[in-house]
Amino acid sequence: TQGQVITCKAAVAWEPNKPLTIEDVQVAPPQNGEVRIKILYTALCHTDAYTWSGKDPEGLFPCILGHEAAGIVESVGEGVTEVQPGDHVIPCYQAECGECKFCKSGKTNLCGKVRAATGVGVMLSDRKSRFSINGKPLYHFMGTSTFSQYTVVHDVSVAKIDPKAPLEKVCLLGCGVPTGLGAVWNTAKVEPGSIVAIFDLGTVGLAQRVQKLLGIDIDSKKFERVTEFLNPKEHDKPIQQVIVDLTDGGVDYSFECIGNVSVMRSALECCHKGWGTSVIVGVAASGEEICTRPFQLVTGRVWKGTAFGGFKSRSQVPWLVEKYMNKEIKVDEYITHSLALAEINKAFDLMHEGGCLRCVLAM
Ligand code: NAD
Ligand code: AHE
Ligand code: ZN
Ligand code: ZN
Repeated sequence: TQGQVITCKAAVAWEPNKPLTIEDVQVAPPQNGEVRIKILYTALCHTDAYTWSGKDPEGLFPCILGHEAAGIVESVGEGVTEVQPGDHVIPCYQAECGECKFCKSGKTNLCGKVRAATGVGVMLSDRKSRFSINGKPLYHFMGTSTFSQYTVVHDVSVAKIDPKAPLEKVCLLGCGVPTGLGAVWNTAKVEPGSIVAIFDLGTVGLAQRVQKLLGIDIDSKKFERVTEFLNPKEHDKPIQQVIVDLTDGGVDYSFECIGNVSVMRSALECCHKGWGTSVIVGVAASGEEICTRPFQLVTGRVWKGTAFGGFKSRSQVPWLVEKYMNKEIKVDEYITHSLALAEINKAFDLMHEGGCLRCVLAM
């Protein structure tokens, strides 16, 4: 198939909120610096639902969503040296080129090499899409577009992993689990013994395994997974006040993993005066803004954010896969449902119904 167009099945988002349809899609061969991957498993992350909803300012339609997946390299374009056909890989929406200002800064996991192109749904070399239906182009999404049996990504966006790793499980290491773990390990650097509040017990929230954890969610089905929890719906007082009262002045760290700006405010304001740090993980809708009294920061609270948990994708995803293989991190626990690609709309319904963490689709 090298150098040939592949026709395969993909779930196409034609316009916001309109059910995805499974289509025969043409996937062009990888160009210079690109890799074509046969996707075997993809999970759904809340960010896919967010962009599909039309609330993402970078959302473009029609497109192929999906960014938490695993597969096998089918072919590579010119100049690709790091992977070859047959390699097991995880596509990475956060690239790592190793050479740009960001990569060399030692201060961030963000990479600037392909971000401008991936933000507008095209490939860097010719600013075109590799996906089409009968000649009509479809936009890429997050540089990954994994809701397709074949996808084309930039070589700086591919992590080569241990071929022994079960792809139906480690696909989760493409987004949700590393984001939760990294928010704790890399962004907040939570010390043992800290009191931590996690706003929501979805996958990203639950992945933040810490000792003293207070879970806050409105889906009571999720409470069985943690020892201490609060449901804001069961309190008259603002939830930050309930937490401050419960914890002798507030928590050491808090994490917002919902994308709700009023919850982000609660998460900051439930932090302890003088040192409490709140990390924003959730992705908020276009036009939303955060606010609080500046006095909250003047008196020592810190507001931060994280993308992919601060992990450098190509160098650290393989390491996370090894940690999973050595049973040092959990992944299986977050998979509550498994379906086929054709059932993708049902998978989105499950995400919104409660009780669901990750649904993995077999391609
Ligand atoms: P999820 O659907 O698995 O979980 C969301 C949870 O939020 C659910 O348990 C739901 O019951 C709960 N919830 C909703 N509204 C609430 C409220 N007002 N108060 C308390 N709980 C509430 O989602 P996910 O896939 O874990 O993603 C979580 C968020 O993180 C999303 O906004 C997603 O876009 C974002 N995200 C960010 C990054 C990043 O790199 N920054 C990575 C992955 C996901
Ligand atoms: N397109 C949105 C922003 C979306 C966003 O913040 N994405 C996160 C990853 S979410 C994964 O589930 C991220 O890593 N952002 C950094 C980046 O480079 O996009 C908007 O608001 O424009
Ligand atoms: Zn995600
Ligand atoms: Zn870079």
